[in-house]
Amino acid sequence: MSGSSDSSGTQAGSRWSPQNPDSRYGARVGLVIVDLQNDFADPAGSLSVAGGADILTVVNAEIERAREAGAAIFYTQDWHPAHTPHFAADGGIWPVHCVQETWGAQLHPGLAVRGPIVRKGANGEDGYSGFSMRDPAGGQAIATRLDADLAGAGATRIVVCGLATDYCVKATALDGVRLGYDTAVLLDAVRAVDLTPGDGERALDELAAAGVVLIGDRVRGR
Ligand code: VGL
Ligand code: ZN
Repeated sequence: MSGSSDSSGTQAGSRWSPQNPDSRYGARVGLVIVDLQNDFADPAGSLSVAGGADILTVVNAEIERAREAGAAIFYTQDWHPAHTPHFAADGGIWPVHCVQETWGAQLHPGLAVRGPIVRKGANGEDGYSGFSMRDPAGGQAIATRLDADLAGAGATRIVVCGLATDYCVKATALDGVRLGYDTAVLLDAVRAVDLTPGDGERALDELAAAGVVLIGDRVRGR
């Protein structure tokens, strides 16, 4: 009964062991790198996340590991117009960030880009998840390409990392679970905004409660 393997010929039977780096990736796995953009990752960014650039080395190593194992690799990119209800100036809560075609919206130059980029918010939509956005007028959810693209790549499992733990990483991982993916988050490769101290910790609690596998040690600020 045991010993079955999937078409990738590697780790994946019915059980997935994402804690183990050697069995984390395979043909049925998608690595999703969330919003590793200058405005979040660079200390000079308008919504700079403490330690944001520190995760680049780990993220790039994961990208390489995923690539070697035949996993699909996707990047999300916050891609706001100059005015959106997401920004404080227009009724939201955030400073202006990741405005289309600006430096702040670019993926960090230290990030290895080895797969497609899924943009979100381009038409003024609000929200945080890489999978879905909220229509700026009606508030209804609108899907991004991510779910269809992951499914098209054969992924049934996702590993999520990037910025920020308490917003876009959290929302993306929770949507991943809702959409039926086995979902894991790499704690060494995320950082929190922590608008209120402890937000990152609470986000991880929420993720664990939803069934997300937390990979690595829980350290404050992640
Ligand atoms: C994010 C706040 C506003 C994120 C995006 O990527 O976590 N946070 N927009
Ligand atoms: Zn945003």
